[in-house]
Amino acid sequence: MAFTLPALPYAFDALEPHIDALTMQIHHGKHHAAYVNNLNNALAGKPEENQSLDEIVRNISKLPMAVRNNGGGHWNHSMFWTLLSPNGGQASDDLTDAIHAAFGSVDTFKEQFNNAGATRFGSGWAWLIVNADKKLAICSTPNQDNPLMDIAEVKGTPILGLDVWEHAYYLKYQNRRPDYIQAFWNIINWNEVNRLFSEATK
Ligand code: MN3
Repeated sequence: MAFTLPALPYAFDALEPHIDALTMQIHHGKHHAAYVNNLNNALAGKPEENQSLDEIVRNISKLPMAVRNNGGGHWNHSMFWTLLSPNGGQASDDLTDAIHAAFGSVDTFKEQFNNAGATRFGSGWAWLIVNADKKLAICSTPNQDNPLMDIAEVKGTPILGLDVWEHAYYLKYQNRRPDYIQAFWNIINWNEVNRLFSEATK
């Protein structure tokens, strides 16, 4: 088996009250685990079995839909867990400057990001990316697609992402996706976002 489920870098209840422990248990232990299993099954016997997940995702147009959905699911969730933390610090000066340059203010940035998550119809993700011009941009993707994929409408390197599938919030927030999105701002691991930002802008 090529790919394995990464351990959560904190306890299931670490993000309470913003994300509840049961949601984290099911989201990580059932949903993410299923993406990993289904990805391994979809790749079995294929030459891509030995490629990195990044490589697979970047060339996703050449692969079957099961690899797109489950490879995207594995990539997206593996990143998502590291973007959350009960004590994730704050945005660096460099990142804050880039946010001002791209969006005018931190408030406008948040508003646009929230809007990308709230208006994604059905299931998907909202993203903050560094694009080819090394500038910040906000976008959203359907299902388990992401901005690294060669089929993405808006391409770039994700440095922040939010899962807006109902499985990410329904137990606690039911239909109130905007409340879940608001709560997300309390548990962002800015230390990791800062690191991804400096990697992507090198
Ligand atoms: Mn999910």
